[in-house]
Amino acid sequence: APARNTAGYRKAMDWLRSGPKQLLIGGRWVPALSGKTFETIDPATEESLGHVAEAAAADVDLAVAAARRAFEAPTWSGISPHARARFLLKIAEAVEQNAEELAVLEALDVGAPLAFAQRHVAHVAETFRYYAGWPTKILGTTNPTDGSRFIYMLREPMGVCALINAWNVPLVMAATKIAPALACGNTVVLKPAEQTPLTTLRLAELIEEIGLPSGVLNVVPGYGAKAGAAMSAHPDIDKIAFTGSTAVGRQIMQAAAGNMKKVTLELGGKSPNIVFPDADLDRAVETAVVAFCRNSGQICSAGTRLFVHESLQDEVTERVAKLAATYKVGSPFDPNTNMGPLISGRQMGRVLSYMDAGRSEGARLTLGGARIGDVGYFVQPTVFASVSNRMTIAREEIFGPVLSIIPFKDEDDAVLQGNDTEYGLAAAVWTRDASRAHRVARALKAGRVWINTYAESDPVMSMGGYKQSGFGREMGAESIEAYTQTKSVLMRL
Ligand code: TXE
Repeated sequence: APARNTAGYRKAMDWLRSGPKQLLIGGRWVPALSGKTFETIDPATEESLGHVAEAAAADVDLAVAAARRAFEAPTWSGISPHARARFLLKIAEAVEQNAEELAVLEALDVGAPLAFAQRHVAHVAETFRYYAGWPTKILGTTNPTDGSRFIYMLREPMGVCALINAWNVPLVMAATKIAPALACGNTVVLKPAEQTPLTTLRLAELIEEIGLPSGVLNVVPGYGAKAGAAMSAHPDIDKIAFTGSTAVGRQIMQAAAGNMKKVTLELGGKSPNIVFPDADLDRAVETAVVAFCRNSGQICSAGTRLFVHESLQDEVTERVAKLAATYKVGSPFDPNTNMGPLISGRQMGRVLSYMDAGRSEGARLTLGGARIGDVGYFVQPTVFASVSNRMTIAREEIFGPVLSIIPFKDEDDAVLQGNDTEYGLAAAVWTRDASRAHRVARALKAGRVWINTYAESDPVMSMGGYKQSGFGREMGAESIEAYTQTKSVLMRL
């Protein structure tokens, strides 16, 4: 494919071939204390992309100690907000200068189409630039009181932050957490998911090169049950930010209770995408397909429940299925590819079993429903119609390209069914009636609502969960609150 013929691709290959990747602890790249490594796999070819040092509890201890020292050191805690801003701007520049290589590594490790990975790298640079604006604008308050006292409030960093990420959009997640954490003056111990450690490690190298003080950013790739569990239970970590499954989010919350870590959790979703009869149907159909197929459906805010007015169900089902059928599933490096593979054999097994559940519970399969080929974890875009919101495929997060089309009677019914889920991450409403659009946006219980679009994102805009999609918000000004704590000071004059 022509996309393999670029300087970025060659740089990515050189980096991969330069040997096993190590842990970043206290400004040094080191092997795991156990000497163990794990393999990361290209999900499109099932071939090895290389070996990565596998952190366990003892390595996490070292990383936390390094992060604590860096947090207390004047080289970080004593520098001006302007200096912190400059670091973030330099990171944004470094990301842009190495954008091609980062996009290739992301496409290889995740299996995401290269163009998708390229857009994400641009978003990552924008995220660092956005948060570079914050250090100089994180304000305290002076509080009203009488003339005998002076009361003010300082906004201070949390301290050492553990960041644990999932595998579906690893580079975006790394930026979403690192940028505000550093903007607020924290130090970081970051664990990428075991399936996709590569771009996080390459980003960490770039961040080291710009001269961030040693120990401010530490990276400990490894498995959740070992490194991840050690981080969530660690007595010297002040805050934990996690993106992943609701089940693991629950475990992290319990482990974090030990030393009262501040916790933010970004978990699963089953987001409703609601189309009213007065919508711009062309755009609604086109976007509905993107909403469930983007990144092979492995997006926490994927639009997996398409609610369509009953008068439109047949027409919309036919159009969505027809368009999704044209999606080219294949190599991330083929410029015509719309959809790459799923992340792993395990994930593919999960997704195929949900396709079976849809069939056996009586939903009408109108497209897909099977694996493609026998090398690489490719599955077909899959559309079920006449789905009831009670069926397993409408209730559980599938994390694959599987759409449930569900009919509704009227606005109240759409909102009722849309909200009838244990999740609450995102939602969308399509209508030309502005009053209805805002009424429904207000009624939907989700951390993010789109009107006449889906999945658009901007660093100024927060995301996060209602209900079991988690709590706390990421991105926007709300991340600044998530990575700071306040101190009130009262002086008797
Ligand atoms: O996630 P896990 P998995 C959902 C999605 C997917 C399912 C399973 O439905 O099909 O979860 O994916 C680390 N202590 N989402 O099993 O296990 C792990 O190493 C501390 C939605 O891959 O939650 C990785 O870094 N950490 C989600 C991270 O948690 C632990 C994105 C996520 O892995 C740990 C991903 C433990 N005990 C999956 N166990 C979203 N919100 O977008 C694991 N980890």
